[in-house]
Amino acid sequence: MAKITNVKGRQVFDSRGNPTVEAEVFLDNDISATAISPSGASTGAFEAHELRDQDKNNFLGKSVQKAVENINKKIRSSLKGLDPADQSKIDRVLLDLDGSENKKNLGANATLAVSLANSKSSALSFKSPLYKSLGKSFSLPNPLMNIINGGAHADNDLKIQEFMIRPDSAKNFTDAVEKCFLVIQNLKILLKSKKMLINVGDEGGFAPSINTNEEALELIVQAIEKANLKPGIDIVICLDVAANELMNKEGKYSIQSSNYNTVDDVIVYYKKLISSYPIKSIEDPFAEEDWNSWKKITSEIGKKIQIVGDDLFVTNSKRLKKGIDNKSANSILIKPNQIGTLTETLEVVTMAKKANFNTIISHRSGDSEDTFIADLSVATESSQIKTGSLARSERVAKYNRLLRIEEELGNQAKMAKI
Ligand code: 2PG
Ligand code: MG
Repeated sequence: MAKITNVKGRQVFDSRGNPTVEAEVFLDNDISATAISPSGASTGAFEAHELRDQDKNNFLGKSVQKAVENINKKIRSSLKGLDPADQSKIDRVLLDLDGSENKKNLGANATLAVSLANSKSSALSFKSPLYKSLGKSFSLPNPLMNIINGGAHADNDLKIQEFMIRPDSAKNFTDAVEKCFLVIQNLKILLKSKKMLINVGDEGGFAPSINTNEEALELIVQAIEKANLKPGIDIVICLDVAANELMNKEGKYSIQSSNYNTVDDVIVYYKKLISSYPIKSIEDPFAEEDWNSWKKITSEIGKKIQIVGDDLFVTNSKRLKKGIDNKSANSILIKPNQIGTLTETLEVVTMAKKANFNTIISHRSGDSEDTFIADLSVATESSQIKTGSLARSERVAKYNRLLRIEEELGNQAKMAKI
């Protein structure tokens, strides 16, 4: 049995250039491993607490020195001597040490980095690839590539935050990436031909100055066709509306334009979109506390398409249970930093699968070179992974890791069912 000899925290930087937490776990067998916490922009109110120093004179309030200090003092002394293979014990110690409902004392950015670094160090100890130490059976997830960025992730006027493609006819992960590549490159040519900018947003998708959802959807359909692929068969479109950002105090939404509409009008609008375009998934169609509207949309179109809870569930088993009981959605986005430990993340995945929800493992808009979620998606046999476009190294790193895993699994490799 290996033992933890030291845990170290340090401030590093995420893909937006903001400070974030890295943890390193050292074992008595000379093995050590690091993990980096990601950070969201469109965060849900019920997410575990991301601890920032809030000192305007230090990185404009964004430094994470308190979280780092929590690792270097409290967490280090509590974990020393423990067996890294006992992940649930490690995470229990972190939970008890924090003692709050939402990890506001230690910071979920501190607990998650430690939890993931511990799991990596344990896998290394057993000379096991990470995914093999996280699960028993494996499949490659279908990629959801965010190819047009809007909302809080880009400086254009698009209301919907993410326009993603999913290559449903892909034979394997390598083929899936190739199909996405073709659409993305054709989209680039199309944007250039229309004299639109081809600069990219936070998640690597293009962020052209367009201002209607329909314009973005048209461009994607044209790009699919230009790539000689069939919209709706080879490639489907998935949206993340991130509707928290689009609701006013009266509970009305501005999904389409600057006007605010009632929930019934919004549902009519979504129905129109899915009948006009090959859309197979809508994430966060309504805000995080608008449970009735979620129930309504799931009962009306949940048989046809994925209704995905991100800010609604925040990878939290209590909120997911409520959503399962109320039939609020049929799929869940899984973001480990929304809850703050690996054990709790895996518990939520298990609960979702029992309820026949699709699980979609996800990055954050502020992410890093850490590829933990790639292994997590394989080990949990999640149907999909959402980790940005085929651009920006922090996004591509996850796809590259999945390509390596597919190669390693050889003829055992299979795609997850959607
Ligand atoms: C989302 C995510 C990731 P953020 O809303 O699903 O794409 O964005 O990390 O900004 O919350
Ligand atoms: Mg989302």
